[in-house]
Amino acid sequence: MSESDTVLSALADGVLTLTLNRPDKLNAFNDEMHLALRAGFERAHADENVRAVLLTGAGRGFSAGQDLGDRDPKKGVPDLGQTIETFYNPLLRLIRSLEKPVICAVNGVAAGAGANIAFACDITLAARSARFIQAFAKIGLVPDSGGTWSLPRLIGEARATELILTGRTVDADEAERIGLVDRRVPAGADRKTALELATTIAGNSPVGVRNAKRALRRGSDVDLATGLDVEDGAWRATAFSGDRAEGVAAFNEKRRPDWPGR
Ligand code: T3D
Repeated sequence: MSESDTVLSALADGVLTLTLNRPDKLNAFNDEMHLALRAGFERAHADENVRAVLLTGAGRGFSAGQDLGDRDPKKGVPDLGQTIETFYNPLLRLIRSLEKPVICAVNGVAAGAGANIAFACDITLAARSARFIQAFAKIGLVPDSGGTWSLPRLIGEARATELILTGRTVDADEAERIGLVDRRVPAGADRKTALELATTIAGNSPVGVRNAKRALRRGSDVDLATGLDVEDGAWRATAFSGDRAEGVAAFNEKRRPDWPGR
């Protein structure tokens, strides 16, 4: 399988869909898939035609995390600290720093790094068949891909601790109930629902979306006074933009806006 085959990429209506594509391995990450996914997110950063990203998996899984076949101690294990810095952390930084929204449709099992990559996305939908597993303690590891950062923020420290230390499976209903995902969607509708969501956002003002995401990211970890400053900065950067002028004009002229995107 070539590098590009391990992640399918398609751009339509401003939405770049990236599909993890190693279904026989439940889309476990090998080096090729890492590089292909990184290339997909680098394109999302650089290509102004991309206004939102949809991340999902082919087959019955979203991703089972690291390909453990490549970590067989009998075959010789690479420097694992190095693989985190070479692959997982750069990917997480790319996802979190993207100024366009990333919607994740978790179509099946999401284990280890596979789960934590899903939690790094802006909006995460879970199909009825989704399962989330902090698999690390079961194989003698601690979470990576930002799990110790994202889980307490999503579900609180006590629940995060329980999931990480037990490695138990969380199904889609529980994931929705405790706030691990934004919502559960009916069987077979995860990709369709995620695409509708992504297309809706991609049709909104790129400047508004970008600055709202920036304010949310920077504002969520600071006190109110700082948060208001952050929001004010985002507001000013948007209020004097061409998008704002076009948005108001389009409303008054009863037509769809044609966003300049600046
Ligand atoms: O090493 C580093 O660089 C450090 C970074 C680590 C990051 C991490 O992600 S660590 C966590 C790694 N992932 C896991 O520990 C999960 C391992 N997989 C499982 O526990 C189970 O497969 C699942 C709970 C995910 C799914 O169970 P189930 O019963 O639905 O499916 P299955 O039968 O176990 O798996 C189906 C196939 O996928 C099977 O192959 P086969 O027998 O049909 O040829 C299985 O071996 C393969 N598969 C599943 N997970 C992985 C995998 N192959 C390689 N790597 C995997 N992670």
